[in-house]
Amino acid sequence: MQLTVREVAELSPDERAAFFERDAGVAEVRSDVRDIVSRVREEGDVAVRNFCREFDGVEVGNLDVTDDAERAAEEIADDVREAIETAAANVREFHERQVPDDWRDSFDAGELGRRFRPLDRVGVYAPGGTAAYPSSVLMGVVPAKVAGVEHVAVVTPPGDPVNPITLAAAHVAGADRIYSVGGAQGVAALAYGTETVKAVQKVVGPGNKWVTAAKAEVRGDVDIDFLAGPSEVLVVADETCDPEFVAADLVAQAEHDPNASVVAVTDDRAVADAVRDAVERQTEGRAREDTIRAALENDASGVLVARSMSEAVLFAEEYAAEHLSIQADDDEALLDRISNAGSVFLGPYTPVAAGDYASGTNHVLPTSGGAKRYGGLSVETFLRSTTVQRLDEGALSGLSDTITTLAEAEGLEAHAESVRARFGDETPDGSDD
Ligand code: HSO
Ligand code: ZN
Repeated sequence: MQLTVREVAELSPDERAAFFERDAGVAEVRSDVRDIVSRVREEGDVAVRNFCREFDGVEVGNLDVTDDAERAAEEIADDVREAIETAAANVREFHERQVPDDWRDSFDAGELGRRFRPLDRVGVYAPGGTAAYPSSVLMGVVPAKVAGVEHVAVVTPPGDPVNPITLAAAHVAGADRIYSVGGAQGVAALAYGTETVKAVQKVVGPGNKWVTAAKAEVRGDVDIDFLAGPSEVLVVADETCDPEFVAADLVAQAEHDPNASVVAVTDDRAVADAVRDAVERQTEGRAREDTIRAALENDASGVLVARSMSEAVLFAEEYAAEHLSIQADDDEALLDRISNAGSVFLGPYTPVAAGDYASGTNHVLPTSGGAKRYGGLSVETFLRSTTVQRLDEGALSGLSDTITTLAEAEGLEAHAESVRARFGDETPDGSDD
């Protein structure tokens, strides 16, 4: 089946809902995942080994495979190792720009400031199987190390053996520990710790629906980044675009997952038809053709014709894509009208794959409309902030009426008294008359 071409204005309410109400699709595995998580929490390594046997068909020897990673980095093909190193360097450089400075300033109320400190221990989930993405290891580990996190652990499915490129990427990125356990059991091991796996404070990184459901399950006991669903791309294009490029970006994200959503929206009917035809041509014969076709048939995929670029932008804003590509004449003006997007790709020579792998931006991004509420992984994901203040006698005196009045309005007289005490006002009820 082909990508369908439809008019934005003619979409039925159900069709619109399919585009706008994408979800991570984890509800159906929540209760199974709850059992896995609680077994790992109670039984530790024994449960982890059992689940590796049951789900991955692997008898794991050492759960801790940190020492294998250095060897893997030496043994993989030179060009792959060099590509990992180049990508890691670019991701590091971009994320170093994000490190916030501690600051203190004088305000009317006194000297106030903010300082940032890294979390102590974080865990990065690295998918295995057909979706083993060493690039995602870089996207989780490098920002955490740039933030200054001391203990960055990676968990990844055991495989037979563990994917050497994933191990090499973890090594190059600077992971401190690597454990061969994946799925919900990997997330649980990170969240609660086992005899071998050290418990972390925050679990980040994308995974399949089991992993995502496990992150939902442990959230509260530990922090998580967010619940990530299948990949998405929305391309906003006008008559100046090259439909082959637009199609290439759609097909690329479609090959991730049968549930990926790929959409092009344009004000030009001829572009829409050309994109549809180019997608068909580019899909034919691809190694992952079945996955791509399933994604193209998704109700949340399609080519849409808008009556104007304004309507296209409104659609993009409502869609809140993980990846938004703008291949149009006045791309900056269109971007000015967009607030909801995980990562934006401007112009014909900025394929989404550049951000997926190598330009330096992070590819762990909000899906399912999450971009309306939060951004992707960054250095701040791994920091916590603390505010600091110092008032002098004059500053406190200037604020004292405000504090005592509000304290008394809340019935908290000891709060009011803690201010008056500084000025030698000693009456037990806090007033001097
Ligand atoms: N596009 C994916 C990330 C990725 N692409 C990994 C290639 N490898 C995030 O949605
Ligand atoms: Zn990708």
